[in-house]
Amino acid sequence: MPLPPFTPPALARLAIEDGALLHHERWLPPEVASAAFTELRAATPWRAEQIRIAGRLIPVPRRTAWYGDPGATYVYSGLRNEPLPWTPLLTELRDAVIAAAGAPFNSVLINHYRDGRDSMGWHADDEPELGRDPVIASLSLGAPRRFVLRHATQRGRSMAFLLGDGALLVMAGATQHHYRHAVPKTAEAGERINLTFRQVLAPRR
Ligand SMILES: O=C(O)CCC(=O)C(=O)O
Ligand SMILES: [Mn+2]
Repeated sequence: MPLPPFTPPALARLAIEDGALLHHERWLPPEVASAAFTELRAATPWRAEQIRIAGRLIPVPRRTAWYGDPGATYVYSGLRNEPLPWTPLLTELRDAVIAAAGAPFNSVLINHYRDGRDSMGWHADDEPELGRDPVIASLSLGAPRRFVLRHATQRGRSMAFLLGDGALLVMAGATQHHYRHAVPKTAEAGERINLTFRQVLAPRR
């Protein structure tokens, strides 16, 4: 089903040390966010991944899917992700996010957090195939979750966002060099889907 028509608002630029953030709390209108959530939840071929940590296979605490241009292969935590082809819905969201962020994206990682036990540990999106200063655009749908950014050496530069339905947060510049980010576990949380649009530069073989 096509999304209702929408004209997204401009993002606010947040001045942070050692990086750059662009943000809008309600970038997608509620009816668009809700239509996208419903379709993605039902139609995405979700994967329950396992990652190897210190020789042990650990289930990833969320469900995932990877879409992109042919060849936009992405490897993280030892998992190799061949992209699924763009759907009409993801193409529409991608093009709107490209216009808002002013940067190209050839792939998207989709995460489904079923409840507060699903989470994402501390990491930076600094895989070599994303290049030197990657622009990562994160679109949130569904229940709000706390998203935290921690400066690698200066604790005072840490910050948190409550990313709710339709929020867009773009991390750019040197952000991935100097900050780590996470979606911590929490006692009470509803279902959430997050899409991180990325530009894979040099596909790994
Ligand atoms: O769910 C989020 O808000 C963050 C997801 C994330 O950091 C990632 O996919 O790399
Ligand atoms: Mn990330």
